[in-house]
Amino acid sequence: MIKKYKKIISLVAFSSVMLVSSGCKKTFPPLPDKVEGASLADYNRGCNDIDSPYYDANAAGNSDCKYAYVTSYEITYYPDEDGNTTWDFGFGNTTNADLILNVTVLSSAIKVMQGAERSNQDSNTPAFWNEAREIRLENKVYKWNLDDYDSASPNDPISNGTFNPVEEINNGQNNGTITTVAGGSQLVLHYIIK
Ligand SMILES: [Ca+2]
Ligand SMILES: [Ca+2]
Repeated sequence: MIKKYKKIISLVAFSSVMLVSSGCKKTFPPLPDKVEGASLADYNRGCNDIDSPYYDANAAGNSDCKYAYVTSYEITYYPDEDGNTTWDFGFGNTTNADLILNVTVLSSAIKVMQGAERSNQDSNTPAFWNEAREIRLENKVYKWNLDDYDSASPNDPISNGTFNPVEEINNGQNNGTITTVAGGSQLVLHYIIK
């Protein structure tokens, strides 16, 4: 008789556990030792790192994160005049600007890139700076400054702008380029995701 009661009690207890567990939304997979052949990596799936365009607030871990890396910077065009005058006096044969491009992380003033001078750059011909280091883009505000290098006087500022690369990718600039236009100039970041 006692044995029979014991059996009933365990059956009731088991059913209650089943009811409770089926009523809860399962977010994480069961523990590794409960699933044959499961490894720790299986419990770190998804991407909960906000610097990744793959960010998912409900992800269990980071093993599926991929990131955007800059491969080159491009100034597609810039204003052909400094107000109503040419950028340079025309020593030799040029009045075009000598482009210097700087990109920093705004909050930390960390220098992302400092592009070498593109001398006598035509205002409507794209100028490129390749990025061999493949700089990883983060979910932060970046600032770019475009200047005309002048050897005998302080540089002439041309344009500057800000953007958040990860936000831009999430807002649709997800085909390998991030374009921003400011002060009459266009900056294009070329990137890869990996
Ligand atoms: Ca100048
Ligand atoms: Ca100059």
